[in-house]
Amino acid sequence: MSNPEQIKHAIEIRTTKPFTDQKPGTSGLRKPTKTFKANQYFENFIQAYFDDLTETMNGKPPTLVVGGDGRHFVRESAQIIIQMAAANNIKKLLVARDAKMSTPAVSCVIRKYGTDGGIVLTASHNPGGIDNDFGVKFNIANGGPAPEAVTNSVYDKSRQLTNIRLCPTLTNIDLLTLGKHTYEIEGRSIPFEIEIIDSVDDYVQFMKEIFDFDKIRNLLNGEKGKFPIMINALSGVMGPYVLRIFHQELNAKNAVTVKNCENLEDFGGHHPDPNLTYAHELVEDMEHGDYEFGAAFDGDGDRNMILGKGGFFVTPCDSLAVLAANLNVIPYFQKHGIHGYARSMPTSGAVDRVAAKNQKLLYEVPTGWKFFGNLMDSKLISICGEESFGTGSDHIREKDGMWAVLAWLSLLANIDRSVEKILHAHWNTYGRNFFTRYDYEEIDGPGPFSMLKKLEQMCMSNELVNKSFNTPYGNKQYTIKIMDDFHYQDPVDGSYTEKQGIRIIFTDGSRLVFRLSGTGARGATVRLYVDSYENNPSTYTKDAQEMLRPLVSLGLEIAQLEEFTGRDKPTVIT
Ligand code: G16
Repeated sequence: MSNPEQIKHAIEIRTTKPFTDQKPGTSGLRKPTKTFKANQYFENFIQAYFDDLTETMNGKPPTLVVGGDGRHFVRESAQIIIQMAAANNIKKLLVARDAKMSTPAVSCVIRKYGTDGGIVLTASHNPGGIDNDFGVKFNIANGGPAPEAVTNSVYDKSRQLTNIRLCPTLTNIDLLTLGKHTYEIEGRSIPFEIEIIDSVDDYVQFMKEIFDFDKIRNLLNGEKGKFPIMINALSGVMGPYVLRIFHQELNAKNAVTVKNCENLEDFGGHHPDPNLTYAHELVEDMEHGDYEFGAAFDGDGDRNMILGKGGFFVTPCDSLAVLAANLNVIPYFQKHGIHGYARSMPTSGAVDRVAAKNQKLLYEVPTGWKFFGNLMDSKLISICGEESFGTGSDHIREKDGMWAVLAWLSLLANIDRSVEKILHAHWNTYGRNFFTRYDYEEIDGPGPFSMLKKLEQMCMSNELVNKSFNTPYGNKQYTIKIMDDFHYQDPVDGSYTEKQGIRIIFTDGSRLVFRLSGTGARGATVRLYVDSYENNPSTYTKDAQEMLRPLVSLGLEIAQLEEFTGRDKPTVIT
């Protein structure tokens, strides 16, 4: 253990003005980068968190993990956290080298070293750079995102904050060299420790315990010949993990083509959201190249998109269902067993059918990974996922893009070497849930809120229940069975969450869901989710957009979306 400086660092108490808008959304606090950098906005939020932590830890000095997705302001903000942690009685910080650590790796490290939580410096799939977004997320000791009770408490503190504490002389800590340092801080009974860690090592080690790397190596380069795949990291934090796993550990440089694996502060101008719109480079590579499998990750590596040969798109809802149905090929689940499954409410019911067939419990939670944590801690579920390109298991408490890719490669190694054939076999067994999501992003003004209000009123009055609608497409008639505003009571701790999205459920089981995104940093983003089940095999190969057009048009009509938002088409269709 080195002790580079013998001086005692003094604590400064700096006055500040509270902000009223530091309420975390679906996943942490996300704002324009410039907002975080001005007027001690970032410092205030961190101080509110430290105040809350001091209270909940009853004064016991905590150990925390710090890492981020490499976007602009991550390095600088990590240095600020170090200065503030020293002054707020934090015992030790485990900081990722260069402050770069994927969100799943943060969860892995928190659990591996048994820390009291962590701070994740990311706005995830939101674009990065000085003119884009920054974000901060707090994770708890189970490795998962802080539940609402914690974020609400931090928010309450942020509104009353009058000063921040920091050690201003603790500057320019070397974040590039691995090692431990201790610092003496005036007024503290224990020294302050920092350890710079290589999170890639810890994470890769864990993946090797979960998956059969020999089998995946054999798939990529074995007796059946080369299995070419394409991985695109969209210039997010996943680059080093991709290179280490595919080129070093699996030694498959000739089979695995990688793109955008250099982590850039502005993600190279990419919108690091792995969907068909923003990851179009991968889509084009798959359409024109000779790759059997393709995947992309978001900025912080918790989201994934899976494509098959020719650009065959696996919806995240189907990905969850297919993985759930085949977990038995993965060594981790052979060892730990398979509990139930869970999905977020807007995610299609594809996994529900797997649960029914396998006689497993299925939990439906609000949007947000934080709602899966208690279910995993209580061993009620083994796998969960969301339509928003998040898939994961109880190996950690975050969704995990690389885990999903390695899980898919395990299926391809064990079941069939074609993504498309695996999907067709799945639909032939369970039927197909057609799913789409329409996003209307960054809408200014009150329109989206008024639209939701009107839908809430329709729920309360029950005025549309039992009403039938014809649509301009096809000759199918839809009758509304239930219209409600989704609420959830956590079965483990009883916590209650309401107003989580308007659901319109039809008599044939089809669903429309409306909600406002909780991750945008500008204006309001409306999401319309459409899910419809078919068990006629002649429909399975049909185009989802074509199949769902009647329901989409009905949804737009019921919500009067264009009238309220002024938008006649979505920004993104998934
Ligand atoms: C976050 C959350 C996810 C959520 C997604 C979309 O993902 O972690 O649980 O499904 O946002 O949320 P919304 O619809 O409110 O925008 P990420 O990858 O951005 O952290």
